[in-house]
Amino acid sequence: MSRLILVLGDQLSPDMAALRRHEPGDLVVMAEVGDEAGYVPHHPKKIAFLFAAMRKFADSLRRDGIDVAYTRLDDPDNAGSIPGELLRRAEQHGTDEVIATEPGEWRLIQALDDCPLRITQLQDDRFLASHATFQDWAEGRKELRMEWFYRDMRRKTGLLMDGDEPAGGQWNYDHDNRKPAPDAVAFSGPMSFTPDAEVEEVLDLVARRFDNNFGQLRPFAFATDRGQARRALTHFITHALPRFGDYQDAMLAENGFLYHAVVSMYLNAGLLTWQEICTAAEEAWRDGHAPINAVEGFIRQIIGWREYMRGIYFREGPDYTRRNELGHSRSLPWFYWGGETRMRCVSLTVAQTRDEAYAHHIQRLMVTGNFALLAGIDPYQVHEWYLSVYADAYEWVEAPNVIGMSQFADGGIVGSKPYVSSANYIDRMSNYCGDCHYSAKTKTGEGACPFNLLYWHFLNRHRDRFAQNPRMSRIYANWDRMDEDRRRTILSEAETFLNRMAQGAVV
Ligand code: FAD
Ligand code: DLZ
Ligand code: SF4
Repeated sequence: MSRLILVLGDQLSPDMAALRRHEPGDLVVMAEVGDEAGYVPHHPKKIAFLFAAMRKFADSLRRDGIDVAYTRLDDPDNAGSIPGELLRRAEQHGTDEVIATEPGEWRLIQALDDCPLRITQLQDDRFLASHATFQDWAEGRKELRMEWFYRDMRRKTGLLMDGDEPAGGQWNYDHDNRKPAPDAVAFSGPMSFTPDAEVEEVLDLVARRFDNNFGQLRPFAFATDRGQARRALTHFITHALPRFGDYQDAMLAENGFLYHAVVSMYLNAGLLTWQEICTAAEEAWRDGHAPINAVEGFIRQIIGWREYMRGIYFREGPDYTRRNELGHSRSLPWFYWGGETRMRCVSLTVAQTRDEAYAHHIQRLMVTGNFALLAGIDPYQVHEWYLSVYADAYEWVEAPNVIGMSQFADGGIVGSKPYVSSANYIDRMSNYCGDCHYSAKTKTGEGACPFNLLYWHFLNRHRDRFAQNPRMSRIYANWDRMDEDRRRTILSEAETFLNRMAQGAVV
């Protein structure tokens, strides 16, 4: 009997596990639905990117002779949810059997489990580490250190390996990758694509339906099919990869992309594969086009961090996003949604996020993430924000980055210590502080940077948890050496700041 083959918006690869099972008579089901577009207020660029890429992917399947039932968001019969669409198409097609590839969010895995059709959820094998591979690796380990996992993935793939040894003699070149912000960037930014008629139609739909969501829809310049995504990748490898490593952690007010690849949205939606990205990067090194620190650093993000994060998400289970080990409960300030703030680093990162649906790793971790952690914001609200505003965000990758790496809400599974810093780090790695209302160098009193106040406030309120951490004991020793009056002033100014923020004052 013929079956339905489900393809979700982030499963746009011709060799998805479910599509490989396709047989003549089967019907591929794809649907733009209110539930997926609305479970968080996604950035309009993210919705437009996915809808346009879904429509083009459906066209390409049809060109290959595959039957596709595609539902547009404004189709009058649209059932509004993925299970609803499956039920509707099952009835039309006279079947109750569905082949799906496991979704990247527990929410949707459970919705498919609860759907009264016979649904098989196949493993998503677009990843290097299957659930079983990650479980085997994690089993019995006291600490799930990404670095050890990454080395196994290097050995498994042979990427940047010379026999059994790491190419160049070292596994990790991160010590070369921490240069502060350059004065100017010699890269024009990611490749941009002029919307064609099909993309324009989607942009009109999104403008009509998601007008109130945070984020700038136009100009829209993302790739929306595999060919374009390949060109964006080549553009990065040719023009930016050689300096990716050096300036990986740097931030510039005038340039939010620096030498970053800006391919995560394409990779996560299935327009690119990790294999082709990593092979292209390795070739650039072997051809002498890019240095080893850049290429190793880049490949580590993909076969290391990306795979590791996915492993953690699925290992930890559906309650992961609700973890709150530090008991943080403040509301996410309005300035994350575009309200005014005098903190230039936050204001610039949020403005870039609004305009591009993109911010690079250090902006996410050390600006918006760092502030939320220092200020004690409820991690679930922080998670929902990140899941909404970035074009590459799906829970399997976003939640371990936010709940784990950034907010320490998982109690230290992803990171052995919290990623917190005072203004010093942002001042060193960016040119944000120069024109800020606050002064990075001022620790208390008039103009003191809130990061400086909140840094000690955070450490002081979580002393019981962190003082014994060998990587943090020096920091506590510094705090203890401070004069008592000074400590009292810092804590009281931090409290005043938090109270003003909670009352909606412009801070
Ligand atoms: P580059 O800096 O050029 O890196 C190359 C690739 O490596 C990326 O495309 C991405 O696929 C991968 N990568 C790098 N770092 C990570 C990481 N920590 N975890 C997983 N993959 C990584 N990444 C997402 O794909 N989706 C998210 O929702 C997401 N949320 C994040 C939230 C926070 C708080 C933090 C700190 C990081 C988050 N990241 C997320 C990781 C990282 O910030 C983005 O992958 C990266 O900024 C994407 O931009 P790029 O393609 O220019 O990456
Ligand atoms: C993110 C998203 C959005 C905005 N819309 C759709 C949609 O209408 N149809 C669809 O199939 N997928 C969409 N997606 C992607 C899904 O939310 C994603 O597949 C799950 O969150 C699992 O990763
Ligand atoms: Fe951010 Fe403080 Fe620097 Fe201003 S001074 S940009 S608030 S770190």
